[in-house]
Amino acid sequence: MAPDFPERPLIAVKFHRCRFVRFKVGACWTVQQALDEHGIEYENVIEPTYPRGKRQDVIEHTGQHYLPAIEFEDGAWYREESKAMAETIRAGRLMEKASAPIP
Ligand SMILES: N[C@@H](CCC(=O)N[C@@H](CS)C(=O)NCC(=O)O)C(=O)O
Repeated sequence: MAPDFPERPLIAVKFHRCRFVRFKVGACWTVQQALDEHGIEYENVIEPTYPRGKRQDVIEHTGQHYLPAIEFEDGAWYREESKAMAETIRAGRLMEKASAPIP
């Protein structure tokens, strides 16, 4: 169940997304909407459109090239299908994804 108050991140969040910030469609918009609704502040990181191989940071940390992806200050990254990401955010569970894996 979603909490009654917006989720306030304890650590900073970077939102790696496509460049179509103004278009209210697509996977990045789906997740952005959930972040905004939930009052989560984030820094937009616009990833290159083509070639996809240029998204080196995304590929390195998520193992694939699709967007969006969320990077936490502690070094953890979170990427799932956008609908699942939006559900996680709306459930108030985003910060559970923030614990960086033990190297
Ligand atoms: N089914 C995926 C689609 C993700 C997706 O297509 N994201 C777009 C950005 S909104 C993207 O990465 N486009 C560039 C590409 O296809 O390489 C999801 O919902 O997360």
